[in-house]
Amino acid sequence: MEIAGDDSFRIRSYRNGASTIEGYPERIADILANPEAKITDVPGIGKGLAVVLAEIEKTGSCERRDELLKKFTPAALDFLKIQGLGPKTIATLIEHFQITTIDQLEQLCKDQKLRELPRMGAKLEEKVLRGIAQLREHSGRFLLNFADNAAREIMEHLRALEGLEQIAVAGSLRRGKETIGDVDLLVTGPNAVAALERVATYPRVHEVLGRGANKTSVKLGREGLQVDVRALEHESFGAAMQYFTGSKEHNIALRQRALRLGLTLNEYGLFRLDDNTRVAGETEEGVYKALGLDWIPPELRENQGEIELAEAHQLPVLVEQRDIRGDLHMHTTATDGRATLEEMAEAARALGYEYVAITDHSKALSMAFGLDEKRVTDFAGTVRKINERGELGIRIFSGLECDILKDGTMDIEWDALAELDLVIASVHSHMNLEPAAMTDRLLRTLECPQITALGHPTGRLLLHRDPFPFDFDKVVDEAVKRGVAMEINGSPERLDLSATHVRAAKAKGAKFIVSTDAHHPKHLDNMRYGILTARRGGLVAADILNTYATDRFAKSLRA
Ligand code: DGT
Ligand code: CA
Ligand code: CA
Ligand code: ZN
Repeated sequence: MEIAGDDSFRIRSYRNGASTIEGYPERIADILANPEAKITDVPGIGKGLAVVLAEIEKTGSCERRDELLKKFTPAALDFLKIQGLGPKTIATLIEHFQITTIDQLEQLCKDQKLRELPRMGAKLEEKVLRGIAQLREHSGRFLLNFADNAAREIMEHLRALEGLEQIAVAGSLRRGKETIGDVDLLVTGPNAVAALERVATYPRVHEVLGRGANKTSVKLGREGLQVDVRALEHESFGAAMQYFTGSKEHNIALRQRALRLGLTLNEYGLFRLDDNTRVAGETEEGVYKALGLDWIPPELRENQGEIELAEAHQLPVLVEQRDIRGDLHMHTTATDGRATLEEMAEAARALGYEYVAITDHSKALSMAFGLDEKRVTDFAGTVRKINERGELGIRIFSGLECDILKDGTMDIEWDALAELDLVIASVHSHMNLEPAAMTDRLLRTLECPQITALGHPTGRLLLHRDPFPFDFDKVVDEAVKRGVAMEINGSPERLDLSATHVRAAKAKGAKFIVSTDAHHPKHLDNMRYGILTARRGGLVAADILNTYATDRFAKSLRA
């Protein structure tokens, strides 16, 4: 619809409707089938969409969609995935060149044909080529939560089998990498080989890619995530876990170390070079120990100094999820969240948290019905009353995810911000500034004394949008000087800061918050991914403000 130039109001209503349906607890088909229920009672579904939904339920499609598919090939949607190419430009290109594939578009750019069209030039051609290269890099990789959920479901499917001892995750998923190429599972036990059959019967398997003596590879669903399942001998489990967890770089360094010690390391075990005696292999700890190393947490296995630390018994005691005492970034129905403050608080209490901060959007996000000064002040008062009455069984901190305006100033007056317990300052617009301008913008933001943390500080969306460029070191130095924490946003689409940035910021003395940016109670579980990222960045509990007990945390806010 965007490419076809449909009415923007209509596009937005489809978008909102789709996102409501995605998160809605009931099935839309059930509501439509129920004569007692009205589909227009679902928030975000108006009369227009109600008609469309009924049509889709009845015919599997709708008129507008069929028309669009006649006009454009489904591949036209791929053009929208190219960073820096908007729907209007896409429409022009399709109309003028009749292109239907990304390869054709790439050729046009290489042949410098785009510049023949008005308002298009060499710069756009370069940008599109870069966008296509990025898209190819991203394709075939999956978000961490997508792979994680698939792995859990398959392991559940395998668990129904008798005679398995271990079913374990290895590979990049075990290392908690931000995106996953394929899922690696290892299975041991007297019946391990039967697991190689059983995995092919998992309902979401789309295609069996290969079946060997001790390995099956399958592809899941339309998305095509690959899962490798390997069956192993009990005595090799540790060595296989070590080998298939990787990373490749870590493994190479480890194997060289083994050779220096007169040993050889492979997926079956650690053996002496001279007479082939097995030295270790049943457990991972045993393998590392025999190499003169402490066991290394998977998240650190990237050959970035962890082997040296393990040798010197100086590995950090990485933060764990149970160290977290509260979630500090979440939205409610006051803006674009799907649950009320009470529901979010109850979900957080059920997770065992001592406190939560509610941080709805500020008014610059008008589409999300962001808070203005008056609503901010009222909200702070409401939270004070809730805490006095103590009725929710969990301490609430009044917060705000305050927009950073184009010039770096805050979207909300400082006086109003001062009423709140905590402020997360985030960029949601004007992300294409020159690096120097973006740096100045963030430095100016840090001048506001009410800010607790910079939210999703680099603005990246994994597999979708790169971080906006700015002088990261300079901004972190200033944040450290002013006592502003950096957020590790645990939303699996973001994981922002990245582990690399976390490491760099920690080296500069930064403090962090790890939070979920939840828009629904179930999103609070994304803390898991934030913690994996923190661990990959080498953080210990003391680096993270929301590991503090309530009083200490509250005091840190006032300071
Ligand atoms: P991914 O799947 O791209 O997200 O990343 P990984 O790390 O899961 O890579 P994958 O699935 O190709 O292989 C799993 C592990 O197996 C990898 O982390 C280390 C080990 N591995 C694979 N190929 C090699 C290799 O050529 N040499 C060594 N030393 N290890 C390897
Ligand atoms: Ca893998
Ligand atoms: Ca693999
Ligand atoms: Zn945000």
